[in-house]
Parts: sequence; C-alpha cells; structure tokens
Amino acid sequence: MSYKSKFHILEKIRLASSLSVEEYVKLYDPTLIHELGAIANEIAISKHGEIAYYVLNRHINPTNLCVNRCKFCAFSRSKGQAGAFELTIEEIIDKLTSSQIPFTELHIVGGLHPDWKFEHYLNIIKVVRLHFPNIAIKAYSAVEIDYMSKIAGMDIDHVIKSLKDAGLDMLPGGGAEIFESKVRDKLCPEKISGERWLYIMQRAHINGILSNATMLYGHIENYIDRVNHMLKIRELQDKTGGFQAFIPLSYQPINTEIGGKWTSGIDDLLNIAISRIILDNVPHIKAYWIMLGEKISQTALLFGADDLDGTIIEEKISHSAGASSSQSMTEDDLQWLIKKAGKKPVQRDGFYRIVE
Ligand code: V47
Ligand code: SF4
Repeated sequence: MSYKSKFHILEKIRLASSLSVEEYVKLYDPTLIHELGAIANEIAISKHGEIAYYVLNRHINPTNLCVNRCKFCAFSRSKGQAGAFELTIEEIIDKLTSSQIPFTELHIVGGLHPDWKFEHYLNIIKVVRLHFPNIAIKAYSAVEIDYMSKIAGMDIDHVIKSLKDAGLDMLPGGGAEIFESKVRDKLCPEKISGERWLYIMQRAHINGILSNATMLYGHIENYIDRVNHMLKIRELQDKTGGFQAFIPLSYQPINTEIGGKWTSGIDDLLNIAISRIILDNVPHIKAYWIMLGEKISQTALLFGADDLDGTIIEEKISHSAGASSSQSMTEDDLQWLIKKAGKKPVQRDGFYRIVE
C-alpha cells in the first residue's frame, strides 16, 4: 500500500469513519501494526480508561461426544471412540464444588450428544443453579441451542426461555467460526449456517440473554472473510446491543483434520486491533490467553483488548488441539500480566460488573 493511501485510511479511522470492506482488508498489513495498535488502544481507553478486566471463572465440558465433527476440532469424539467422555450431573457438581477458586462465572459448553434429551441439558443448568445461586452461568453455544431445539421439537425462543427459567444467564460466543459459507462448508459442513448463528443470537438478546461473539481465524479463511464476519456482528449489535464481548479465537492446528499452521504473533495483534476498530459498538474485546498464550494476550492489552478472561481452571477444547498455554492461571498471575502492561487490573463478574 502506498504511503498516501495508508495515511488516508488511518486518517479515516482516527475520525471514527466507517471504512469499506476493501479498506478494512488493507489494515491487515504488518507495517501498520504500530499505528493500528495505538488507535485501538485509544478506543479501548475511551471506553474503559486504563482498566483491563479479569474474571475468576471456571470452564466445564459436560461431554465431548458430538454428532458434528468439525474439521478444526480436536476435542470432539464419536460414540465408542477412544477419549470420549460424558460427565454425569453428579460428576459435574463434584468437579465444581472441589474447585479451589471462588469462581463468579461458569462457562459450560460441550458436544452435541447423540442420545441426551433436552431435559438433560436443562437439568445441568437447574442443578448447577441450585448449588451455585450467585454465579453467572454462561452456557451453551448457539450451535447447542439449535441442536436442543431440534431434539426437543421446540422453537428457539422456547428453548432459550426454558434455559433462562432454569437459571441460564448468558450464552458464550462459540460456534461462530467464520460466517462465509464457502469457508464454513469446508470447515464444518454439519454445523448451522452463519445466518442461523446470528438468528439464534438475535433471539437470545431479544429474550433478555446477553452473549459474546467469536471468530475462529488463522485456518483457511482470508482477510475479506474476517472483515465480513466482524461487520455482520456489528450489524446485529446495532439492532440488539446484546453482545458483551468479541473474542478472536486463534486457530490451534494440532490433531485436527485440516491441520495447518499456528497463527503468528503479528497476525494475532493486528486482528485484535482491527476487531477493536471495526466493532466499535461492542463494549469489550477479549484477549483469550488460553489460545493466544500469556505473552501475546498481555501485549494485546495495548492493542485494543480490555479483558484477559480468567482463571479457567480446566480447558479441553484448545488443549486437545495443541495449545501450549497452561490450563489455569491464578488471580495473582492475571493481575501481574495486566500491571506489567501498564493497565489497572479490575476483577469483573460475568456481566462486567466490578467485583469489589
Ligand atoms: O466454537 C474449536 C473453537 C470454540 C478449535 O464466550 C477452536 O466467553 C481454536 O467459544 N483452535 C469454543 N479454536 C470456545 C469459545 C469460547 C472460549 C472462551 C470464552 C468464550 C466466551 C467462548 O472453540 C468453538 C470453536 O470456535 N475451537 N477447535 C481449534 N482447533
Ligand atoms: Fe462438535 Fe463444537 Fe467440536 Fe464442532 S466445534 S465438532 S460442534 S464440539
């Protein structure tokens, strides 16, 4: 890109003007990383001051049995395959009650189990809520919600309302992958379409359930696919305002059917900065340290991210695919990473309320 055209595009971003898809795509240029990082950091500061959030949270996966077998997923198994697991509700509660960390947010996602009924998915939420009345329960991706509506023969609104009555607070942002159907058909042909994912999120927001949004990048997509993906999230956010955070998920290639390479640090940071710029209507950009690694996610706090996520405790999805980060971080570690990025660590709960 010529100096003139770089200058012109950066000037437009500084004036908070929207760019065309082609112009956003041009931002994926390593020579722009300093300027984009500085602009994205300014946007984050204008929204959150010098704060960077972390949360005491826990992940749990009730099962890795899945009737979809996405080609980037090293976590899922078919029935009878080595490594397949399904936790009983008692086992889930045992794991949760034996956690050392007093978590305020619980993240529950898993596979599309071939035999479980909707009532089982519902009971998991009911029993967890009974044992943990005060935590935020963030459970079931849009893909799981769609599956529940199929196995229960219920419409999406009915599924969401039943889960909400059982104690669900919000939906995680998984399953979005890349909306572009040409890519999606190659990555995960059995998965719901991008349009369906957006529809389910819209219904969740309308029914009072907030959610996150993700984008899986660094596999076979191109920059146009990434930009279009984020623009679709921005468009829905303009209508509902229901997305709390955007989380770019860097592809982990080990043990997957499509294989491929790890993302580069430069791509990770550019992507964080560009997402902060495009998604100016989404409050938070999460640098998910589990996938980005501790050092890149810390650096991302100066590139537009304002949330490191949390203690996690147990992570299976990206570690099945070779993630080399640890599975858990202490509160001290999270605070240290944030402070060393020159930001003020603030503990949040699932709704981004400050925990005193
Ligand atoms: O939907 C699967 C992704 C997602 C791989 O909402 C992979 O707060 C990288 O959505 N490499 C689940 N990614 C994780 C997720 C999430 C994580 C943390 C926080 C939140 C939130 C949501 O993981 C899946 C899929 O997109 N995934 N395989 C892989 N090999
Ligand atoms: Fe199943 Fe989700 Fe893995 Fe796809 S990404 S195979 S839907 S667990």
